[in-house]
Amino acid sequence: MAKKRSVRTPKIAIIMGSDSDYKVMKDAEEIIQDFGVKVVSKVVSAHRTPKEMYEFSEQALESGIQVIIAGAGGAAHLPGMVASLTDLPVIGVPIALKELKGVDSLLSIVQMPKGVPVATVAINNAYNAGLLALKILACGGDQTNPQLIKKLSQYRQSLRKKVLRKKL
Ligand code: RP5
Repeated sequence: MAKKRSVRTPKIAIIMGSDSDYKVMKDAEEIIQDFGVKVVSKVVSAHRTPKEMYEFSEQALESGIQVIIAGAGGAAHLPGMVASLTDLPVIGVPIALKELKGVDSLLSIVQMPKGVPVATVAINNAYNAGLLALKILACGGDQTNPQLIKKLSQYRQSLRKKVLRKKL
């Protein structure tokens, strides 16, 4: 039976690879809060806390989250890795670091393989990520669709099986 959730259960999660990303990612948090939607923000690193990234991704849907915004800089694997572990929509925010000015992060996030989409916004444009997350909530009628989620989960499993069947 579906768990009863309060209207104050966060529907959008903002995750980022480091606390140093927060200066950019807070723009997403602010616009979501301005629209009166509850959001939760936390640091989850694909490289430094991979176990926690797995745990977060695997329980996000069950906990009532409907959209994930993930920001990362440099070898920005967080949005793509999270997208590979959940049936929730993931919006990626490329964060600019001083060396390559965010082009590295942008390409890391946007160049996802077929079958594992990440909606990528412009470099440092966490504001747009927040707005897009709100639009996804609004158009989805702010409800989950268990049948569609099941089909998406089966699709994700089919990608895995296809790779495991390959022989060189
Ligand atoms: C990435 O490395 C983070 O997303 C951040 O943008 C970048 C630098 O992290 P810190 O060295 O500031 O922790 O994984």
